[in-house]
Amino acid sequence: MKKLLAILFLANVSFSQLLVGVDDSAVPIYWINTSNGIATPLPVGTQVWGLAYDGDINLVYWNQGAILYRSPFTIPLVPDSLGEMVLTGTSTTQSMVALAYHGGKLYGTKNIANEGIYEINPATAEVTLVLDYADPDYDFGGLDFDPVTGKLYATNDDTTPHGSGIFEINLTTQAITKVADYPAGQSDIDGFAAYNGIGYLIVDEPGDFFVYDLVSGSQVSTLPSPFTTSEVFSGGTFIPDDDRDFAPNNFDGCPIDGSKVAPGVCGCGQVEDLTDSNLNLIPDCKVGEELKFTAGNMRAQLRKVKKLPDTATSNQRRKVRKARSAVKKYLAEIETRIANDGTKVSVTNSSIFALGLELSEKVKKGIKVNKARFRKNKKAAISNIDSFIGSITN
Ligand SMILES: [Ca+2]
Ligand SMILES: [Ca+2]
Ligand SMILES: [Ca+2]
Ligand SMILES: [Ca+2]
Repeated sequence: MKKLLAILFLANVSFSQLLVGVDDSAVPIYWINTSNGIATPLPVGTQVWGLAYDGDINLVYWNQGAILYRSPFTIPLVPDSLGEMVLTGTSTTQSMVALAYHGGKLYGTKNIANEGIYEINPATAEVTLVLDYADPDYDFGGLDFDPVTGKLYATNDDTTPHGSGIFEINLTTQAITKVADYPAGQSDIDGFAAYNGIGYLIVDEPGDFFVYDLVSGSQVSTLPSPFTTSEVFSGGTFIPDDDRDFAPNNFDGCPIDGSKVAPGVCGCGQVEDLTDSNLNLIPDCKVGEELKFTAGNMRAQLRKVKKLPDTATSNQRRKVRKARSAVKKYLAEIETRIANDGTKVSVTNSSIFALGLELSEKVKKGIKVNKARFRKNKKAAISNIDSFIGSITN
């Protein structure tokens, strides 16, 4: 169990996706698959000093100096300029070196006077100082909320008095607490992203990003950087997308089906193939619906199966024979469909395989007109067909 939990935890971490950028308008924003490091370029034609993601409405924010941009997280990104950030009530422009978003609010940090954490109003691009510190004490170049824990983190390049490293910032208590030192040899980390207790140090030059466990404060791995040039600023943020189809989990109608973003007719986890082999207007992919349809036909034919008196006409006998063979045909269809596609059917209170076996047994008994208990068996078979149909929920 312990092992299983560990695997689940790792899976949860690795399936989210990282968005990174640098302050070179020729370099695209990259969307990085954190499980294999593959980076997909998303060109925006602007510099990126800071990056943030509003997971409530699927909106990416980034800035080039004082200019704030946003785009829905779609392919491609479509930059929409929100204008220059200014200090609230003034026209003094404010360049942010990092952005972070959480709980309906956008934040940024400045690394020139007055250094501190600012809240940014995206509607007006006005900024307000919400946490101040002595300018020489910190140089925060990366900033991000962990959307899962709600904690705010920043990377600090200043070596004195607190030492460079990852810091947790509590905007309520205004406490700034060191979580981890930078990796050996690193002094300049200008971008940061956090998700579910894991932090990514986004370095603005070729090489590796560093991956940290934010609980223990230890480095757990590296991730190859897609950057091929050395720049001055970088930004990062996380976009949870477990199936890596560019539709973030909360905006993906099929969050664990990488080939679909909406259930469509066939449902998540099933190829959207509308082939209708038996031309009954139910596509083959709707296995449960087909089972209900065929079972309904089988019931209608079973009702026609009767024990005939010795005086019955040949026409009456022919009709009963026809009905019996139709019941057999429909039952065989049901058995084949369950054997081939039973895993795609949802039922209540049992498994479709168990229900199918019971149905076969009851129906085979119910068509034996020469048995002494024929009427009772037929009644039981019809009732079983009804409960079979009623148990199928898709
Ligand atoms: Ca300050
Ligand atoms: Ca997705
Ligand atoms: Ca999907
Ligand atoms: Ca069909």
